[in-house]
Order: sequence, then structure tokens, then C-alpha cells
Amino acid sequence: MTDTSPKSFSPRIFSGIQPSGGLTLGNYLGAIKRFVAAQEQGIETIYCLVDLHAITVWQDPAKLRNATRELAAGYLAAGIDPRRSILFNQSQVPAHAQLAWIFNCVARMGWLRRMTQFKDKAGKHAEEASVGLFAYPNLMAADILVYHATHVPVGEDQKQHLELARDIAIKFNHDFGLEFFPVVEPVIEGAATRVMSLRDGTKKMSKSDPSDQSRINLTDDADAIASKIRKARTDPEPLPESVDGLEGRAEARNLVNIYAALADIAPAEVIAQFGGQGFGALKPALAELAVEKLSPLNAEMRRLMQDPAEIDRLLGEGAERAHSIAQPILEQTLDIVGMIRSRRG
Ligand code: AQP
Repeated sequence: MTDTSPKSFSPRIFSGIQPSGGLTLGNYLGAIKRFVAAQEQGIETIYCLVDLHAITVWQDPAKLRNATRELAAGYLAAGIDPRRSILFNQSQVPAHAQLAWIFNCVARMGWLRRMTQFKDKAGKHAEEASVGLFAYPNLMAADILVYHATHVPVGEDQKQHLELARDIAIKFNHDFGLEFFPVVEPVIEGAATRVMSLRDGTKKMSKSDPSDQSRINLTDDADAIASKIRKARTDPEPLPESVDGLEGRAEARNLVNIYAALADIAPAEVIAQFGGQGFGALKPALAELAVEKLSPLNAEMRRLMQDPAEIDRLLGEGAERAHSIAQPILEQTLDIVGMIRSRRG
């Protein structure tokens, strides 16, 4: 039976990305680049390709398989080391989906109805949306809590889902009268926690935006990157002399933030360099910087994609390691909830 004594949780980082299309600059700056930085801190890091989340909206099976491998190539090319981090695809570790069912029975309908991502994605067609899209945050909570992860680096858009994961952990612990699940901490840091669309500075840059011009894909070549930045929507004013002057100028702020995140400097330093000048100065410099930073990544992704069997092998190995952490936590959860587990083997 499960030890019900109060626990202290060692730091463990978990995060994931959906293989729901090609990786964008938003995923890179808001997530992967920070995943690599976390790996360097010497804390245990678990990174997941959340393929079960991807199918909450229709995915062509062959394209999904390819996008999953491409996402793995993106993680590896950006510097995730599969010996130091655990890298795997979610569906190979069934404990995620099993714990998600239990969380479906913990989370309340009212909590999920408040999720803005569901409202944004389902739009006016909520009745036709999959049940999976509605229950998505419960699976996300399971992804994290099945590892007793304590810290989750994400972009700003995932903040509300992480608050829900915290609520689920608190309610579960309260319902069963023990401290079994950690109350996770979102880690939302840096200049690019919300990279916006290049066509509309009020919308986040997203893989599923119908306009390819709205985003920079990690598979874009140098010409495509430069052309998208050149055509990025801006306003007619010169850049302000201080960061405060970016208030109410979503497109200008976005380009400044992207520059800062790519150059690993603060937005104030970008303003110090380009303040008072028009976008004619910032855009070519940003295009050059983006090409310099993304081209090696792009080349490495293409190299890795030439050997899909090796990617699958690495994901399988990562899944074994992930399973060995998740399975005991799932089994303890089943004990706590009152399930009989007498099957041998
Ligand atoms: N625009 C963004 N700026 C900063 N961070 C972002 N992330 C996504 N877009 C931005 C972060 O990337 C991680 C993985 O996101 P995801 O693929 O699981 O789901 P998402 O947030 O729904 O990303 P997309 O690109 O918008 O996918 P689709 O179009 O399929 O819904 C998360 O940490 C997220 O914060």
C-alpha cells in the first residue's frame, strides 16, 4: 500500500509540446530554448512530445507521425541531450492517459468551462469540438503530476492550464487527506513568453494559424525568414526611446521582444540600440539575427530527419525511462483512490 506520510518533492522539470504542425519561433523562444537552459542547470528534466494532445483536433496519421519526428528533431537540434534529459512521446507512456481519467473525475466542469484556450480553439463551434479538446487541461495536469514534477517552463498562454493543474493537485490531496501530488510552479520567464503573430500583434504566433506569413517556422530557410520579417506588420511611428513607449504598440513590442530573446539581451538594450529609428533599421538587423540563430538549427533538423529510425529509437528509450518514473506514481494513485490491483505481471 501507499505511504501516506507528508512528502517533500525534489525539483523535477517537466514540459511538453504538441506535434500539431511544424515548430514556430514562438515554441522555440517560449519553450525549447528555455528547456535547454533548464537542462544546463543540473535539475532532472523530462520533455515530452504530447501526441495525445495533438489529436484533440483532427490530425492526418502520416502527417502526425512526421510532425512528431520533426518535433523530436527540433528538440535535439536546439540542444536537448537525450542522455541528460528524458525525451519521449506521450502515447508511449500509458500512465499519462490513465491518470488523466482519474483527473477527469477530480476536476469540475466549471473549472474547465473557464479555460480560454478551449474558447479560442472551439470558437463558435463548441458543440462540434471533441470532448478531448475540452478535457485537454486534465491530461496536461496528468502529464506533469504523473512525474511529481515541481516546475513547468511554459509560455504565457499556458498559465491558466497550469493553475488548473495546481487546483487538481490541491483537490486530490484534500479529498484523500494526504500530500501526494506537488503543487506545481509555472516558470514563465524571459523576453519572449508570448511571441505574437507577425500579421497581428494581438494574436499569439501559432503553428495552426492558417496564414504561414504569421509565423516563422523552424524549417523556414533564410530567404523565407528574411521575407516574413520584412513584411511583418508594424505601425508608422519610429521606435520609442524607452520600453514604456512600446505600450499600446503590439507589433513594435513583438519585434523588440523577439530581437531581445534571440540576442539574449533585455528589451531595454534593443531600445537603446534602435530607439528613435524607423523599422527600416530594426527589421534587417532582426532578419540577420534570426537567420544567424535559426539556420544552424534548421540544418541540424534536416540532418536528423534523414534518419527517422534513429529518432524513433531515441524516443523509445526515453519512453522506457519515463515509464519507470511514471508507473509507480500511477500505481500509488490507484491505491489511494481505492482500485484493486491484483493482476500479476
Ligand atoms: N507564441 C508563443 N509564444 C511563446 N510561447 C509559445 N508557446 C506556443 N506558442 C507560443 C509555448 O510552446 C509550448 C508548446 O505549445 P504547444 O504546441 O503545446 O501548444 P500551443 O501553446 O497551443 O502552441 P501553438 O503553436 O499555438 O499550437 P497549436 O496551434 O497547435 O495550438 C508551450 O509552452 C507554449 O506556451
